[in-house]
Amino acid sequence: MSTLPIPQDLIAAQNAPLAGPIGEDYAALGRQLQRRGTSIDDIKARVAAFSVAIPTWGSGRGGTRFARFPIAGEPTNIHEKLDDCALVNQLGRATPRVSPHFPWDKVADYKALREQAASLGLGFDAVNSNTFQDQKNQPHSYRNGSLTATDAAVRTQAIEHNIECIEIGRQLGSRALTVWIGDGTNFAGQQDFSRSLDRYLESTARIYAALPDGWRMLLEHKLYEPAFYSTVISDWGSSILAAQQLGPKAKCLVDLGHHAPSVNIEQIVARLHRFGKLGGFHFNDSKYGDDDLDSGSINPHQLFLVFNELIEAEQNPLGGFDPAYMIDQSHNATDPIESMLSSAEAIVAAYAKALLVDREQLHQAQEGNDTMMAFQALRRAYRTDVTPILAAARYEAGGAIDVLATYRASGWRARKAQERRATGLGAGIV
Ligand code: RM4
Ligand code: MN
Ligand code: MN
Repeated sequence: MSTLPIPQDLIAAQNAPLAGPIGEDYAALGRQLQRRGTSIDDIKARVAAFSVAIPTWGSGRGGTRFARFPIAGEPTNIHEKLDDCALVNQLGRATPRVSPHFPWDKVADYKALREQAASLGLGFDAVNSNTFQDQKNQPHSYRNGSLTATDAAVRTQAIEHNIECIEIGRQLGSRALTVWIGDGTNFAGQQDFSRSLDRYLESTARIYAALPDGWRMLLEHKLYEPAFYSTVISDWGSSILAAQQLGPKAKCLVDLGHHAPSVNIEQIVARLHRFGKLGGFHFNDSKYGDDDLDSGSINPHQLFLVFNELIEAEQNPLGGFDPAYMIDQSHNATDPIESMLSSAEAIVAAYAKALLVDREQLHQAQEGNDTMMAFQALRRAYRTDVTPILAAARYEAGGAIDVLATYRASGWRARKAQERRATGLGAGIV
């Protein structure tokens, strides 16, 4: 039986005064798109079918390395995190899967957890391992690295943790393991670049060997942090070489915040896809680095350009295109539920705009070296306000036309502040 977090009646009551106006906006936009030869209903159907996973750790307030400022009513465990994620999906209808992180989300009974999620209308996406922190009662420390540590016992512990994550994921119905390691160095000469990569390849091969059929292993690269001189899997080059060596189940995962500020990430998307190695995406936004800010809050145009490449990839699948889309954010200054609602909306909007690109015009202009018209094909799509398409898709799926207003009207956070215990370093990442 489904037990959605808030009454559907409340959503219906909030939608009632908005349904007429949004219908008018939808009709007007439909006429505009018709003139461009595009059916708005087709776009709406694609939008309705699109989804992005949300991270369990995104439901708590994050922090910086200086401080974390909790809010009352934050989730304190995976069960409460699922409730919050379910509410995000109930209102926004674009985030039906959650991505758990272990050991943060460990429980005794995963069958029960899967059932709880299902009753809330949620499934599980990629499972994430954590060998960037030491856990209580763990025999070996990751202070000198995990999968790439020089000490074989440390590597074995990290490998076993990843294999345990696969096992948990199997019970949860997940089909992918995301591996991001914090391994790297802070000083020139600290480690041998080649030998640490050799150890990475050896360790990941042992994890790879434990992948069940139909599973994928997503390798996530990151330029810096927590290591500041070098990281072992620093860029898409290291990532794709490792994925190619590991085998067909290994793919690369692009986190938008894991590159130097001026790197052309949309081009990386195209490159990875060209070699069949684009496995997943972590959406967020940033100004400086791995800021984990809300998707589309700083550079929505980049998000659009990324989706433009993703649509190109989808239309030219080269034998396969099935990336795992996920939000990976840390909400330090907002209510995490509001950030996830607003981020999911920004991501879906970028997707919808990319669908509006006149690909024939774009490709013709590209072939004819008509630079301005190629750019205009993108610009015309980008400046289209797709809000009515998103709102109509949500409304028809039982979601809220105005997700933030409906969330606030639900009084959810204040209620949870009464029910949930106060967090110290609770659910978010610091
Ligand atoms: C890392 C990376 C991983 C995420 C952790 C919490 O920077 O983005 O995907 O699991 O943060
Ligand atoms: Mn990430
Ligand atoms: Mn990150």
